[in-house]
Amino acid sequence: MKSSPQSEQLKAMIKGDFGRNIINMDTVDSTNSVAMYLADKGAQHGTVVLSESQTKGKGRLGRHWESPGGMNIYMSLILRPTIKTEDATLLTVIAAVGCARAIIEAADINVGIKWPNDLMSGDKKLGGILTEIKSVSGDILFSVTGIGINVNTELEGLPSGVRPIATSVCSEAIKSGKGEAVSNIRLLRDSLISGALNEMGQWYSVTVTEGRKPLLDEWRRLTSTLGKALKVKIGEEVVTGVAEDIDEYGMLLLRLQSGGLKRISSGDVTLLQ
Ligand code: BT5
Repeated sequence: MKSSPQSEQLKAMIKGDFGRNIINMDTVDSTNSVAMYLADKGAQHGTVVLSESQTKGKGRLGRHWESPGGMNIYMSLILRPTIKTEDATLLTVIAAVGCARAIIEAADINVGIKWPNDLMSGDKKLGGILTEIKSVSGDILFSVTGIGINVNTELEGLPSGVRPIATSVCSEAIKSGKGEAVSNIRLLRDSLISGALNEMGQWYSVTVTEGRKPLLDEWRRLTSTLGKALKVKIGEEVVTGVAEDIDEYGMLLLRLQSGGLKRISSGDVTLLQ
């Protein structure tokens, strides 16, 4: 584990509590693993672990997150939220909304949230979110929300299984004639990190003070999943239907061909059309 100096530019761009303390690393196994360890040792609400690369980046269900160096984002936010375990999905919703808004603001590209945790541009994956929690008797002691964003990933360098489904902020901006917006790559990375943390801080406070409706409405505005015909793999079970909505916990409500409504807490979604 090697640490890097904190960027003064980035520090100046952080407006709220999320990211006030950033632990900046050169390389780690997984920023989520480091953050879980630090949270267990008492790290404060809002602390962020940020790395230039990861050797064992984690996806959901033991999957791997490809994490090459070169100005991409691998960061994990430690929170001590006063919510119940059944509300933990809202932390992923906050991250998805915050990151999507930050990417649109910094690079002006097309971004859609694919339920439950993907940041997409068209049908390609730009980034992913992994929330882990430690809870005691139904209450969350702390949570770690990990965010991976391909900012400048050389897609040719990714394994052949991932290459066709992945994209990056820079390649999408260049493809849509917005190369100017991404020409200063360090500034772009700092804008994306600070933008995502500032947005997440704001959506977190709105959710705490006003309830979950504004957040869920913003998610509905930014998602590319609702109204689509989907196949959802839930463990060994596969169901198909039309994505009708998400409920107040962030669960997917899928209208089945039989007419019934299935509530899904997590799964792998494939668009059918
Ligand atoms: C995710 O999992 O999408 C969550 C990824 C979270 C990564 C961050 S990085 C910072 C923090 N520290 C960590 O250790 N993790 C978090 P999932 O929905 O399971 O998607 C994983 C799948 O995405 C893989 O099986 C590949 O198919 C694909 N994939 C892997 N690396 C990718 C990449 N760099 N870009 C696009 N797709 C990728």
